[in-house]
Amino acid sequence: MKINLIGVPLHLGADKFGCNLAPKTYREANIVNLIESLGFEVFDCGDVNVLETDEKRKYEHHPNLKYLHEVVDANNKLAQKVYESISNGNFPLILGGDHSLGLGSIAGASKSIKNLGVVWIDAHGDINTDITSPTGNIHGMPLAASFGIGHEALVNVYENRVKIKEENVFHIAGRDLDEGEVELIKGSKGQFYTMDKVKKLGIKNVVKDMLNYFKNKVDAIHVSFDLDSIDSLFAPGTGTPVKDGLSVEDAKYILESLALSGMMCSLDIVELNPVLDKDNKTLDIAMYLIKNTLSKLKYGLENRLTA
Ligand code: NNH
Ligand code: MN
Ligand code: MN
Ligand code: MN
Repeated sequence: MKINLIGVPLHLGADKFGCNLAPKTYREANIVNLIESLGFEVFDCGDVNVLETDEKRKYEHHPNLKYLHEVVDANNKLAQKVYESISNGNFPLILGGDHSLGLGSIAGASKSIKNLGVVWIDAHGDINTDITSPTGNIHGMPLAASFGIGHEALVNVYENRVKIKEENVFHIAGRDLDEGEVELIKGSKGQFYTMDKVKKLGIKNVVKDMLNYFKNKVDAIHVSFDLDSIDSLFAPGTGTPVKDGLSVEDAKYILESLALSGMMCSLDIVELNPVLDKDNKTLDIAMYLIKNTLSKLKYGLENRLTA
């Protein structure tokens, strides 16, 4: 098994410049060497090509889906890369870029894995639609679209099918949810462990619930980690920072538990905005989490094979 790095220099889904520079920032910080130092073979697939556009064309394709065509195009390309990586027995590490890339990651992973689970770690719900979104930013919509809720152009990214079952979603660290998202969560078959719930239960119990929930339920798990899930005090370098979030150690524990479970098949690390970061704080956290998570992946594979 190789680690496949896939960069997604996309900011159009966030409509804020900066996170498109993140893949380059990770490479300059020697992410390839870092992963190799763990004993993995790394193949850098390079960056997904993002179409050029400009501010004036934001609403060219839909009044509340900014840069729809460009976001869908990038996700079609990403999906194919993720699909190829997993079907070749490798592990895709997708470096964003804004979180609209979850559309492509999940589309690709769910083509390889029939009954895919998704863990979405985020201050935000990312379950808006073109109707509920107060911003029109597609990075607030990918999770809903993946389980079939939202505009058909997003639901049908890459392939005309619903990518995951709603009940296969486990969301952690929500604390900045929009009205429509709160409504959707109320009747949802998915699991939503908001920050309030995390504080009440403690992170150990959250992880215990998560692993129990997925046991004998899914074939593998795609993990989508938004760096704004971490408290903005520690991780200021994201486009939409929110306070009162996870500690770095909480995040580390969630991710390493998933790696050790042997269930994790792919990982997104998204929303690093190097322009807004302070003293590389957020970059350093991302690198630390990637290093620790991947270092546990081998044990996870052994657990799976001996289970
Ligand atoms: N909920 C807001 C929206 O839909 C913010 C989304 N921003 C994110 N999501 N960073 O993770 O526009
Ligand atoms: Mn166009
Ligand atoms: Mn997000
Ligand atoms: Mn977020």
